[in-house]
Amino acid sequence: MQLDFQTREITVKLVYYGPALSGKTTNLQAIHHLATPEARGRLMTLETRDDRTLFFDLLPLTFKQGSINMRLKLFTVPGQVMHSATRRLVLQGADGVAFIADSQKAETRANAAAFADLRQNLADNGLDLSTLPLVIQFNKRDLPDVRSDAELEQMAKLGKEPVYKAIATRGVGVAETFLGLFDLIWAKLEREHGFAAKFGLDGALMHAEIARHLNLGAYNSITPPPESRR
Ligand SMILES: Nc1nc2c(ncn2[C@@H]2O[C@H](COP(=O)(O)OP(=O)(O)OP(=O)(O)O)[C@@H](O)[C@H]2O)c(=O)[nH]1
Ligand SMILES: [Mg+2]
Repeated sequence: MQLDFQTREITVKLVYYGPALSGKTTNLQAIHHLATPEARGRLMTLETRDDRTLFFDLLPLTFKQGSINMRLKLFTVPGQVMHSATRRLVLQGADGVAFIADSQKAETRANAAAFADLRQNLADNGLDLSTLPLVIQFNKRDLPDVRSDAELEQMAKLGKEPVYKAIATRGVGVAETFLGLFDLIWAKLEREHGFAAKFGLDGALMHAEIARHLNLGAYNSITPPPESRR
């Protein structure tokens, strides 16, 4: 987190982590598509031809409350196993992580390996999974042979992290995941820095502001999903 008192700007870093092809880049594309023009910055993606992130993607979002600007920088890591050093670099200074898992049963081991890799890369950055705001998204719910809803519910019950279901290509569950992570980050910043008193900020108001700018619930039959606009 960065505080700039002169410009009255708070900058927070969110990292989308997970195995290769789980839909991290697609989550950012969907948020970019959902966000109002005032809130969204330019989406920067660095990809190879086959859709795979080589370095990272970055989407900056800005939300206002009174005279305070809240800047949220969303990064993705490249999921392919060989890019571990890049993932470690992107994780530096992260305020929170959205772990994007692939719901397909065949990807269960890849999810677990990516989670172990997250734990290691966090430790290498002096960050700790037990104190870092973390949400988990099970993406690709539209595909056959995915882990069941009951299984995910059980997992959510056993773990402390919020679990979201998503179809990122249709923008389903994407804003919810993002807002869930924002809430956890906000609660931690509030605990550690006393935001409310210091800046006269209200987390519930900021949450509502973000929800409004992401048109939460705006996807419907007349709104084209992001893949058709690529
Ligand atoms: N069916 C389906 N396909 C999806 C969904 N989300 C993403 N995809 C597809 O999965 C492929 C990989 O998505 P990306 O967002 O590029 O995956 P990534 O996690 O960024 O991959 P890396 O950059 O290699 O780590 C693309 O072809 C997406 O269109 C989903 O919810 N359902
Ligand atoms: Mg990617």
